[in-house]
Amino acid sequence: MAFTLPDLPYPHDALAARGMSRETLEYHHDLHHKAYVDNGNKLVAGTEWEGKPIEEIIRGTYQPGAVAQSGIFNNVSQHWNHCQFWEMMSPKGVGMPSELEKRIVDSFGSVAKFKEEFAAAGAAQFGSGWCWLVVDTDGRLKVTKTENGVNPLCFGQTALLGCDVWEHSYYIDYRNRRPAYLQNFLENLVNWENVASRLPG
Ligand code: MN3
Repeated sequence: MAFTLPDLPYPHDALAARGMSRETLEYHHDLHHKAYVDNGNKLVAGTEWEGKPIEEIIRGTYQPGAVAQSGIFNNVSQHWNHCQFWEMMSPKGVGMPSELEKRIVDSFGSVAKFKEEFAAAGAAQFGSGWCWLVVDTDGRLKVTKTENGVNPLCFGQTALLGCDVWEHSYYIDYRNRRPAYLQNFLENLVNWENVASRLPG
């Protein structure tokens, strides 16, 4: 089945009061995400990957250590990344469920420490990419950063939270202040219930 652009789970202006403008979501969702969907469909058509589950395509086309990933990987993984990203934010302040808080405190010492580590990873990603909170293969929670479209699926990890640090995600609202964008994301935009729902049972 072809990839399709999902609607945002909230109106385009729903996050404006929380630090992500309508204009950012119009560019980021309607144009950037749509381009990954359209290019992914074009590139996958007629290949062995056509009709395969998206996670299988991402894991199957990721080339560890490669200087540049293939067009299929880049577009399909960015489609997956953005689908998660929209769901990981909310127009309402959503508190952190206690089960998630306990796991974070167990792994990082405190919620504040975790946020510090996450924001630092996002700020330190050189060029385009993402920072993540993942469940690692040993079951521990961990903060990571990845370049371009690479995501935790490539490493057998479960993505709990991801933040897009490509310039298109913050330049309209924050210009070059990526750390301010990351801080706002953590304090005002994250849907912690969605993050908790991703913990493996
Ligand atoms: Mn993006």
